[in-house]
Amino acid sequence: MKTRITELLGCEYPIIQGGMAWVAEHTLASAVSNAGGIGLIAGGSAPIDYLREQIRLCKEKTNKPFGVNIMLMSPNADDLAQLCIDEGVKVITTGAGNPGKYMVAWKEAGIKVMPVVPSVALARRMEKSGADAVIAEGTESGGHIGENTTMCLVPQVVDAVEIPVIAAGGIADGRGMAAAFMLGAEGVQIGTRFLASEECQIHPTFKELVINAKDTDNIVTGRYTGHPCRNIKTKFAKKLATGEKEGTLSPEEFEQLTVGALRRAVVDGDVESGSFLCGAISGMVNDIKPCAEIVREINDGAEKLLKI
Ligand code: TUI
Repeated sequence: MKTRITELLGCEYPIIQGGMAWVAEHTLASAVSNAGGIGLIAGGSAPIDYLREQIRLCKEKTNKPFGVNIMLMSPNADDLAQLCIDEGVKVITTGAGNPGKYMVAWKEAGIKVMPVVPSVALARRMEKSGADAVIAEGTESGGHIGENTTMCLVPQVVDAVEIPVIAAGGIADGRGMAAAFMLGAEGVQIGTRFLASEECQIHPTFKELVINAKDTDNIVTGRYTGHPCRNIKTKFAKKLATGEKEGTLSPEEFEQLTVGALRRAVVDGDVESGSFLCGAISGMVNDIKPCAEIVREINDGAEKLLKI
């Protein structure tokens, strides 16, 4: 499937792996890139040395293009932004903020920049500041989310900007990709489906939770802190949600409980105090497969439906 996104990024399929903090490391990213999509390494809140090493390891595992996600709430965002320039990263996606202050330097370095946007207003601003594409991410996504749904957000962003739009949130198979294309998207970003991939390095307990999740097994917590996050509905997530709803946890106490919670989920598989960030589509993800199979099935499924 050829679109302005495959042309822009020099990849075979317009399928971008989500830049999931703590999850998206070089093994996953290189597997997705080798499969013909675009793999991403997540900067998250990592130190600069970690990201440098991951970029170098990824280059050893693939000659195909791959990218880095800069999580803009990270205290290290400035350093990670510069590191991408220094290491010759070709593609950057951003999340959880406005990357405006980095755009000139990234564009001067020849980097393709694709900010994640939860609204039409930010999509317009990003186009004006030189973004090559935007990723319109609906509230179905895992992790830190906006309010609008993929179905509503994507066509509105498509109408508002000239640059290509990548749809994200709730897409995990060919049907979802075809639907996104019918809304005007020219690529998809997929996170949750890749959690249940062979190459994904998360704790086995995390993968089990994803493949066993039903449609109703995810929950959004932390709206009152200003950082709403979609998670798998574990006992811990339910405790946070109840504390938030009933006022028995102050926003400060909530933040305290969730410091380091993503690491505890991804690295330790700790269901007692870990936050298993995951999209609303997890109910449809029922098996663990190699990334190459996932990418091919999604793309071929979409092509068939779109009769390309
Ligand atoms: O960034 C994500 N998903 C994430 S980041 C993350 S790590 C984290 N840890 C603690 C607190 C918060 C995050 C886990 N999941 N997705 C992309 C995304 N970006 N979703 C929403 C946004 C967003 C929100 C506001 C992008 C821009 C924005 O703009 C604000 C502004 O300045 O205009």
